[in-house]
Amino acid sequence: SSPDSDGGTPELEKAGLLNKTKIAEGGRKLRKNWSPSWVVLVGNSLVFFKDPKSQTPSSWKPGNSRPESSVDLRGAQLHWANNLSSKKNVFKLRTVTGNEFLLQSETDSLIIEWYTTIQSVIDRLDRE
Ligand code: I3P
Repeated sequence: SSPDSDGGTPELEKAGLLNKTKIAEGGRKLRKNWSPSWVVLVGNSLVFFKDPKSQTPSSWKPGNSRPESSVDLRGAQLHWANNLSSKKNVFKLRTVTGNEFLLQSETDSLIIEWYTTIQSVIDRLDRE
C-alpha cells in the first residue's frame, strides 16, 4: 500500500496545464467557455486552479493557492470526446453528480497521459 493510504497528505499524482470547459452542471447543459486551467490530480480528486500564474510545482499544496473547483473521481466516467468539439485531443469527464467537463491539449502524448492516469484512479476507486 502507498505511504499515505492510512490518511495523511494525499499523494500528488500529476499536475499540468490543460484547456478546460464545463459543459454540464448536475445534468443541466452549460454553454462552453474554454480556458486554460492548472489541473492537479491528487488523491481521489481532480483539482482545478484558475490562475495560470500559479503553475509552480508547489502551487497544488493546500494553502498556497485557492482551487477554482474540485472533482471527486469516485464513480466518474471518462470518454474520448472528439465528437463534442472542433478541437483535437478532447476527453469528457462526468462525475456521479452529473457535472461534465471537457479537457483538451494540443499535445497528443500529454492528453493520453492525463487520460490514462485519471482512468487508473477511477479504476482504483471502483475496486475499493
Ligand atoms: C462556442 C465557442 C467554443 C466552441 C462552441 C461554440 O461559441 O466557439 O469554442 O466549442 O462550439 O458554440 P461561443 O463562444 O459563441 O459560445 P469548441 O471549441 O469545443 O468547438 P459548439 O457549440 O459546437 O460546442
